[in-house]
Formats: sequence, structure tokens, C-alpha cells
Amino acid sequence: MITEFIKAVETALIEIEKFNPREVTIFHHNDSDGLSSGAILAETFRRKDFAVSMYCLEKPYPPLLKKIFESDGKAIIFADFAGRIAPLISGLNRGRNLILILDHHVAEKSTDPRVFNLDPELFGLKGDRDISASTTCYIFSKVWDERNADLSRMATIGAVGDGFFVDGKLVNANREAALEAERRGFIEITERDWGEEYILVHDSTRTSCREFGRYLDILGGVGYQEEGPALAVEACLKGSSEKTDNLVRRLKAMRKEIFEREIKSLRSGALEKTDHIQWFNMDSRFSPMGVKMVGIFCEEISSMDFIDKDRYIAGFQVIPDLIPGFGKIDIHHTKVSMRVPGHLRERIISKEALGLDQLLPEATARLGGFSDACHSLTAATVVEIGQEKELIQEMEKILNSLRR
Ligand SMILES: [Mn+2]
Repeated sequence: MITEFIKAVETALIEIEKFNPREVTIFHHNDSDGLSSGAILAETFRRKDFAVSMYCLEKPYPPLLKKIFESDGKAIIFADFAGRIAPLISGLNRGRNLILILDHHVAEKSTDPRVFNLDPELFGLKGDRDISASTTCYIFSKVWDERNADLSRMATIGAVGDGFFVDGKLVNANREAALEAERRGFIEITERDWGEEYILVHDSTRTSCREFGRYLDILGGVGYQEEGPALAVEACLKGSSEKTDNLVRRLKAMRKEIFEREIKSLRSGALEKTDHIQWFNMDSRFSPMGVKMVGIFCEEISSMDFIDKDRYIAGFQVIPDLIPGFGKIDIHHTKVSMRVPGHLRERIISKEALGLDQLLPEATARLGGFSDACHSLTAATVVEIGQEKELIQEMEKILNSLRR
């Protein structure tokens, strides 16, 4: 359990301590958990006099990994993703770089001794309950140096942001980090009838971790192609500022404007319909917002009056081939996000209709695309640009074959 995890961290730290030059490259996710993970790691390595390069990613897409692994002799860290693809990373690395994976999603073992997969899922902890990526990074940091216990504040921000609670409370490693932050006066924990509220204490101001998490999500998600992620990491470390407040305000207004424009266009005929599906292709019109936005947009329109209550909703958004700060990658893909409106939702829950977790990955696989997180009521996968219509047709084939 946690002791085995700590042992694995200690083994990896021996390699980090020996590592020369004292330079590290950190790739971290763009949601509140990934951003606070990035902030914890950056601070930890800087305190040990490492030069830190940071890149925020929406996902570790294969063409991006290929480009990362053109390098040799580097120390590279992945935070809040990559636990499951440790074997793929091992194959790309072949002993050349020192790699640390600090994730909490479902994990597979590394097959390269220079790739340390420190995903607590491999050590009996539950990444969707006990421990966030931020808490994983925090434990790594504290094992390295007890003085890093002050970073517990950011562990709590990420844990609350990912939203894994039992009876409204953080549990296990996440809760221990929160209690540490409370002891140090960085947060206050208040009992509510629904559970516990975690409140950030900053000088005379009080902000709930939930609210701050949403603030970070806007910076990292809506402001992904701008300086949002870098300012979010700064806000994790130093608290929000006038600069981040202004950016969040501007990003919210921009998202509202883009969403309203696109809803208007869907209302006036841009929403295509097949037997069971209503869909649209956003192309790059959500830019500079990140590709998470297409899912949020589908969710938002799912209860609107122009949406057919019995058809699945699908939306495509082109994955940008430019990683902010990192450069161009050889990717020509589009993300599809799916949601379900009210009536169909009930039918999926009662198993009268096919869930998205069965429909979308199957159709995607037939086209050679790759699947990501697919649940029965929300799902997303990736196909090549130009395959949009074909994917819809494949799903129709699956749905029509069920009717017979
Ligand atoms: Mn996470």
C-alpha cells in the first residue's frame, strides 16, 4: 500500500539525486489537479536547484510523445497522465532518459528500468478515491524533503478539483494532505451537513477550494492556447492576482461569446441529423480554447429546446497541432465528444438504449481511431480529420443492427 509506494518513490529519488545536469522537464495536465501537480513539482525541483522547463498538455498524444522522445539523457516527468501508457513510454525511451510518471489513473507497469511509474494505482491505492495526482506529487515531494510539507495546500486544491469524495469528504492520502495543510494554517476545514468544505486561507481572504479549482480550470482549459496554464501554475503557488483575475474574466466572456455564436448557428440549421444522432463539426472555431470545450458545449446544449430528446449528441473539435511553448507536432486529428439528452439518458440508464461506452469506442476502433475516457453517458474519442461523417455512419450501423 502506501509504504510500498513510498519505497518506489525513494528508489526513483536516488536516480533523481544522482542526475546530471540538474535540469528537469515537466509535462502536466491542464485541469486543476494537473495544474496543481505541475506547481508542486516545479517548486520541489527549484528548491533542489534544478532548472525547470514546464509544458502543459491536454493529453499525451502519440505524435507528441514521439517528439518528446527524440531527446536523450534528459530527466522528464509526466504528471496527472501517462500511468496507463508506461509500456508505450518504455518502448519509446529504451533506457535513454530518466522518466518519472506521477499519475493516479489506471496504470500499467513500466518495462524500462529508467521509466519509474509512480502511479499509486500500482501500489493498491485507488486513484479515483484515495489519491489525486496532486497528492501523488506532494508525497513524492515530501519524501524527498520533509520541508516540502508546506506544499500540502496545493495537494488539497488538486484533490478537491478532481472531486473524489466519500460522504462529501476527502479520504486516505488526500485527506492526510488536507489535514497537514490545515495544521499549517493554509486551509480551514468546515463541517457541513453534506460533508466537509475545504477553504483556502490567504492573508485575510477565504476562498473555497472548489471555487479556486474552477478558476484554475478556466485558466487551463479556456485559456489553454494562451498563457492560461502558466498563470494558473503561478496562481497555485502564490494565489490569484489582479492579472489572473482579469484573464479569468476575459476568458469567461470569450467562452460565452463563442458558445452563443455557435448555438445560434446550430439553431439555424448547422446541427445535422441522422436516424439516431444529432451532430456538428466545430472544426477550429473554438480556438484558442482547449479541446475539453467541445464536451462542455455538448453538455450545455443537451437540455436546450432545439435539441432532439431522443438522439445522441456528437460534436467534433480539431486538435491543434501546436503545443503552447513546445512547438508543432505531427497530428491531424479531431476529437469527438458525445453526450445524451434527457429522455435518451433515462433509456440508457434502464438499459433500453445503448450506452456511449459501447457505441463510440466500437465505431472509433472500426476507423482506426483511439479511445479515451468512455462512460455510458459521456464519452470522447479521437479520429482523423475527414472521418467525421464516416464515424457517424459507423455508429448508425451499430445502432441499426440492434433494432433488427
Ligand atoms: Mn487528476
